[in-house]
Amino acid sequence: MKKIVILGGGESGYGSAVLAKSKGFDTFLSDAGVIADKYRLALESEGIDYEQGGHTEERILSADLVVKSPGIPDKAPMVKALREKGVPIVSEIEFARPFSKGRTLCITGSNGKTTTTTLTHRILAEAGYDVAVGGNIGQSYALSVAKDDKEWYVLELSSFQLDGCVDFVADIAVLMNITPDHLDRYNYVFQNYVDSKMRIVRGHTSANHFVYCSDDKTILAEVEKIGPASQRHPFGKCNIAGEVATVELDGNSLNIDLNRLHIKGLHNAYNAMAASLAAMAAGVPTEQIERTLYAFEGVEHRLEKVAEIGGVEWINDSKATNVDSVWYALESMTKPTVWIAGGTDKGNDYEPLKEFVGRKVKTLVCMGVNNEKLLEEFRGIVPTYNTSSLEECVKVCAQVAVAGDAVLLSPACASFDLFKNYEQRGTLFKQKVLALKEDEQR
Ligand code: UMA
Ligand code: ADP
Repeated sequence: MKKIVILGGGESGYGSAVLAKSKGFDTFLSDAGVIADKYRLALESEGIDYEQGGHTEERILSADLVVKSPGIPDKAPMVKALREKGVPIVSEIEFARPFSKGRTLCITGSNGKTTTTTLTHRILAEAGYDVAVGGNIGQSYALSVAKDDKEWYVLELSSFQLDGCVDFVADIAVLMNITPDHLDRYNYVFQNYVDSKMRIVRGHTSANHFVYCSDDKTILAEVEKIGPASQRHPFGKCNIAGEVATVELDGNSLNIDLNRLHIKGLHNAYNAMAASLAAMAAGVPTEQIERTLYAFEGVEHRLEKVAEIGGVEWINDSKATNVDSVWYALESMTKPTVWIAGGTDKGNDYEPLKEFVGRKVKTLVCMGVNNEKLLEEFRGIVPTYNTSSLEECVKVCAQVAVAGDAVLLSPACASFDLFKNYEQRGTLFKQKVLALKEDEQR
């Protein structure tokens, strides 16, 4: 019997192990750390052999195939040893594909993946498709395939997941943008990260569709270079006239009234165009796409309206953990903005934000353990405040904002200095803001 070893016992590893076992493989899961109770108990109830607290090299090196969780870097000693021995290593996505009857609509990019994936999935689901969402979001693809295989999958794919794809072909591929991110995993060479993202069109023939943003110079250069054989569906500013974005595919045309979208800003116009083109490629009628587009309220922690208090609008964009996403957040602001930024700096270059900050931001309130870099960059451009807790930060914002302003949490940084993750940062921010609102109503 073929021996499969799964490295990592999180969402990806657990799903892969369930699938491997259900397909009759000799399955063993190994985790270098502690497996969360939720996955450990589930492995036990499925009768899957596992270890935690370390990788037993001898047993792992005897595998015929290793499925590696996306969070495990190539420089991990176990991965190096496997490569030296020549044991094939694949991602969960690559492993699961042959066991599914479903077609795949795959979305990648540095920003906008979750919003576009969620919207596209909703369009297909509301059009009556037998569809699941997965990949870098929610339940793993492998678990869906094992438990309840669907006709269609809308998959958000990270560069880490694409790295481990060998024969996987995305039936419909969507590429939102490519800007520097995760460079620590790519030897700090941007082109390595670009090559990873471009794997989204690997193996494409004229039967496949490729939806991509033609305003992104990096993507355009790659498309020219590799010339994917797919049916190409570019979208960009050239599709937008006034407040209407028009997309066309195979003779069908859809006019998107940007004023009717709940999700605002140029980046969300891109997301709506990408989701629409992808859904059209999947055969969804344009009237159905329109219905879902105009009802879609966006995803939590992405330019999410929290409350209006005394004429001040409070917005949670905690997921903006890099400079590019903040650029789009500021681009979409139409009111004088009190901007909250800060956290764990990922080697940010703030230069691209300075023009917007000068024009749209009335005050910068830094929130973090060490705000020196941000303060230095923006001190000469706008008034700044230095705060080191959420409580202090919200208090300062409430003092400086006046009716007609917006307060925007769009940090440009990771959250790990003060919070567990971006979700916790956004959730606590919303709680503080809603408490302010209650105070106002008392
Ligand atoms: N581990 C080892 N050996 C090591 C290092 C880690 O065994 O050398 C173990 C850890 O102890 C841990 C497990 O590996 O128990 C974690 O694996 P993982 O980090 O791959 O996490 P999963 O829970 O399996 O989740 C992964 C994705 N995580 C990452 O890519 C970091 C999830 O994306 C994805 O939803 C899930 O697979 C399902 O396929 C999350 C993410 O943060 C949302 N993605 C990054 C992002 O969006 O920026 C790319
Ligand atoms: P991802 O899953 O790629 O991180 P999200 O949809 O979660 O993308 O959005 C992450 C951040 O980027 C949010 O702050 C959001 O407002 C911003 N954003 C969303 N779509 C885009 C886009 N197309 N281009 C740039 N930034 C975007």
